Amino acid sequence: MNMNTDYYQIDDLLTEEHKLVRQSVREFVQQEIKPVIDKYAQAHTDIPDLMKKLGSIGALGPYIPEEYGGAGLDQISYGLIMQELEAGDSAIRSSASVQSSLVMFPIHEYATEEQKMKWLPKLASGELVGCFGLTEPNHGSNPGGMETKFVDKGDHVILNGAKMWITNSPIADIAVVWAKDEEGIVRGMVVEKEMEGFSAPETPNKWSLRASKTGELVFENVKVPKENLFPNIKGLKGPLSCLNSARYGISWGVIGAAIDCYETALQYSLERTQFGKPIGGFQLQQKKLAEFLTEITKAQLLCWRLGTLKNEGRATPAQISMAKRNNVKMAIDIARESRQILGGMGIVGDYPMMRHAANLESVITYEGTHDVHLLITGMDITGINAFS
Ligand code: TGC
Ligand code: FAD
Repeated sequence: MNMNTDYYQIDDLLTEEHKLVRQSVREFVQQEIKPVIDKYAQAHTDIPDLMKKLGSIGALGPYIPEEYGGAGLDQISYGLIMQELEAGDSAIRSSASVQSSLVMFPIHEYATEEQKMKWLPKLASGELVGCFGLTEPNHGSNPGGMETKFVDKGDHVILNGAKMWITNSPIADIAVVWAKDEEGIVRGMVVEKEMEGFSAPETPNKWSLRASKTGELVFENVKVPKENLFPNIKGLKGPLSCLNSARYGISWGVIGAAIDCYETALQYSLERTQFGKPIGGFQLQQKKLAEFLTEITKAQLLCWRLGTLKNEGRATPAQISMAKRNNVKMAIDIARESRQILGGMGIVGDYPMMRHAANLESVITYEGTHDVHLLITGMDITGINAFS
């Protein structure tokens, strides 16, 4: 019997620091997330003080330099943190990756020194919660069509429009918002919860990511001071560059969900007896288990290589798209198939498969849908744009 999910000894490619980081997040998930996640997901409510807890283990902005409150870790550590969090639940990884890659990353890359010092340390500790507003009711896969816009009023701008499907918006203190100026150029800015005319209603009745909140961002003549605008970025490449970082984290994260399903199914298949022997002794169940481990191993190798390229500043957006698309599909397939190994037991909350599978329906859609990432790869290899 071989219960090891590191089938190709990829641990040999990790440093001691990588393994320590992974172990500490794994322990956090074992102690703080796994015992309660089903309760919160069933109740469709977020885990109290989650962001402060994530901050206390260094899971918020792990690659942001220490001078801004981050942990100053490399990209493989970031990936391993996402993997361990998503073994707990995609909603936990989502909260950490939005805060890290979609809020702290653009502030670190594009804001002034004053803005960085104002926001980053409090975001790193989880004292402040951030969200990221790109998607709109009429513009999801095509964010370049966004209608949210602002007009220049001297020392401030007036912002109008709406964003939709925004992770953590109902609990966020600040929102990184992308909107067009009077010339139609996309700009980024920080909108604060207290600003008049700004609201963030929750989107109810989700069957997915039930342990975190999703909502809208509504701007009705919101007065945003000019110092809240990012001076150092213009155009759609601003928000899209943030997506590179978040999509990379998702590629790692979903491996955690897949491993959680695989390990649960393997254990169950060895314990559950039908027709006089463990169901793991039947060829059809072994086919499933063998294919799960094969796909997990391929996904691990893809991420490790992507992480080394990212550490060297050489990972391309198209390479990241390939990993996001491949790994999310791998994970959702394993969640669905592994549930079958548990028979009827697979549908109750005592086991994680239904929750992971339902969560992964969002993950395969957000940060670029499965089909959008295929078209990005198609465009990269042919040079021909098939989007429009
Ligand atoms: P296109 O003309 O191709 O590009 C416009 C400009 O952007 C540059 N660019 C990128 N830059 C950095 N990174 C990338 N990945 C980039 N992709 C493109 C490009 O070079 C160009 O620059 P410049 O200097 O020439 O102006 O843009 P397009 O309008 O044709 O759109 C391309 C497309 C469809 C690939 C893109 O819009 C896309 O990726 N669509 C999917 C939208 C998406 O992923 N939305 C995610 C919203 S956030 C979210 O889902 C968070 S979930 C969080 C959670 O809970 O975990
Ligand atoms: P659409 O763009 O309308 O796509 C519908 C279908 O059409 C998809 O299957 C798509 O692949 C297909 N399609 C679209 N264009 C093409 C084409 N050219 N060729 C072929 N097929 C095409 N956004 C944020 O900005 N911030 C967040 O924090 C955030 N969090 C989210 C959390 C959740 C739980 C969810 C579900 C979404 C979140 N999103 C967020 C939004 C997410 O990024 C979008 O849902 C996603 O980009 C797809 O947009 P859409 O839902 O409008 O679908």
